[in-house]
Amino acid sequence: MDNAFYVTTPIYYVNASPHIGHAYTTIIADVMARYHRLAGCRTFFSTGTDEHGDKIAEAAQKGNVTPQDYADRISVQFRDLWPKLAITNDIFIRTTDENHVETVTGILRKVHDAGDIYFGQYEGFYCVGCERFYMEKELVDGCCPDHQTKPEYRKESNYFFRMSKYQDWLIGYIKDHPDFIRPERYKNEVLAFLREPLEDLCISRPKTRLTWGVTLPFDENYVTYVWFDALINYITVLGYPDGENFRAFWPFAQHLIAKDILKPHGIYWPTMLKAAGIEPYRHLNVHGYWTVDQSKMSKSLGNVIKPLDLKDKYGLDAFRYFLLRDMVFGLDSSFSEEAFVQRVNSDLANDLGNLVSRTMTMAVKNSGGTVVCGDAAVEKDRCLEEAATGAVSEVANGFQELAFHKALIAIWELINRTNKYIVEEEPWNLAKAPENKARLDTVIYNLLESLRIIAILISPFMPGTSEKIMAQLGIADVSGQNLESARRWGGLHEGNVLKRGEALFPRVEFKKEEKTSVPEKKMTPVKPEISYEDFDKIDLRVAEILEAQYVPKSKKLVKLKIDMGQERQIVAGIAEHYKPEDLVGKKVVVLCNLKPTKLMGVESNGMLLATDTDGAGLTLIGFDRTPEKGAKVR
Ligand code: ME8
Repeated sequence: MDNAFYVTTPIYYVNASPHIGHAYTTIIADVMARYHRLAGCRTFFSTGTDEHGDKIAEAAQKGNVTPQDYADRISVQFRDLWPKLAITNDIFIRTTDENHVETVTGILRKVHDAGDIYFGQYEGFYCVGCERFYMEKELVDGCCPDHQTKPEYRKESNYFFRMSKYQDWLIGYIKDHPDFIRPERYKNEVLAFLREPLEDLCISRPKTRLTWGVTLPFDENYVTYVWFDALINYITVLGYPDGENFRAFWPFAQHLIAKDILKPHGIYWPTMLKAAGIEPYRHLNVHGYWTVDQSKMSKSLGNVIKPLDLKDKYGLDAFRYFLLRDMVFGLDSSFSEEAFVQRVNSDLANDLGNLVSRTMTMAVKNSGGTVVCGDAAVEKDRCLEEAATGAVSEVANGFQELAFHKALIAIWELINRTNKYIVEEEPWNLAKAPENKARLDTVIYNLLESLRIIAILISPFMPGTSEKIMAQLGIADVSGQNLESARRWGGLHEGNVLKRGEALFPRVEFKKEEKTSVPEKKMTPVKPEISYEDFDKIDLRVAEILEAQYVPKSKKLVKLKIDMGQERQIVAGIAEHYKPEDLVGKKVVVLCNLKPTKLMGVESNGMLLATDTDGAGLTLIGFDRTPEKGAKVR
């Protein structure tokens, strides 16, 4: 492990209040930062809010307040939330901070002086939601592929960053540094994007249209495009260019984001850094999306999960544990309160909670309340010791691979091994015969020592629970309880005063009617009646998917080769719901006499049938028996 570590979260837009998605990224960053501190690594962790641009200006206008007032009001919600989730960020940046505006101005000047910013004409379709221009071929049915809204047509003179100049360099850099963007699927997504010619990036907005932004240092009639401004936050917080923190931490920078903002981080940012003469960041770590009971979270569906609601209901550490245990980093996950409650009861109340409470009861009863070291270890004790050292290494591997769920599984294996040790050693029987006292002391010492190591390993994930276990073990000063000491069995001192505590995780009951967020089910209105003849015009057939691949530059579209007795190509908007490799071999229903069309420039001859029960979460229509390819569907 390096001796320095710098982790960042995205700076969140101030147009919406924090939800479970923001909490997830920030908690992972916190877990990573805490783990690196535990390993004795010098660590810097930054988060903050992104406050300029069209989106914020529009939201402020709707709320009838100034953009600054609006940004102040929402930014504070993020700032105040983080301590409540035990987030240990070193800095909270706002893009309206004076030092950030100075850094952005400095970078713009540098890149402009180097000749990489030029003035030009631009016309195109602009989506305010994405804060970017779209080419016509990128639109789906004339709408933004992400927001499904019609973009505005804009014709403007603007400043452009010569991003295209750095395309070959970026491809080479990504290929030479295979873990620059991870997990691999996101690296491949960026490389796929870079297979097409890269356009220059429009980095200004005329003040006639938008004044809420950083004024360009070389033309006061323009403000800076929000992404060019926001990405620079990652070096502002380190005091770029002269700050000691910049020298110490930038070479170790790791950005954490979700897949929604892969392109600005995977393409704009490295090319901006290159143009400004700054080394690229070390890693871009990209995670998937939380949905709720299989549906996309949205205000209109009323299913937005607020982190504090869950924290208040089930406790902070249970919330942090669940988020990291239930999502595989890089993949999407569907949040279900029922699954959350199950985890609290099985992993936390049963496995960990019971282990701590049984061990402490036996230990206090046996020794009158202090730690006693006991006899020399026997084979069975060494097995437990090996399980503990093994867990420390497995946790390290989990962090290395960003497989936080695997790190937790490794800790839970140690918890379960320790519970098994109790069953095997039967301390209650040893306690019955005075001649077994030394053995009993050894068994109890081993249990307590295992608890100490468990408490160290869970501390990045569940800091409060770790502290409670340490307090029960009589460890008042936890500063020495680090990864190094977790690797050395026997670190618990004789004579420590044990203190039994309350149950760590009381069992909870899941009540459907008290669910934190219940999406309103809205029935889509039934369409007007049609005649049998009308229906007969619809030709539905069974088809098998032979090949599937993402349509470049589209988040939603997958290109499919299907066999319905004859082969044909269809483009379907299911990329967010199915991975191409999972589609191959599926038997599906195809509307095959739909007029051919082009989606993002790719020809589509038909339509797949799927259900979208609650406004998101598509499920393909399938069969309970295997039908013939080409069979008519009636
Ligand atoms: O994009 N699941 O801000 P933003 C998981 N200001 N993570 C989620 C999520 C979900 N459903 N929803 C949001 C911006 N996130 C820009 C960033 S950085 C220089 C500028 C998390 O408020 C995730 O980290 O839209 C995602 O990338 C981020 O919030 C987007 O936050």
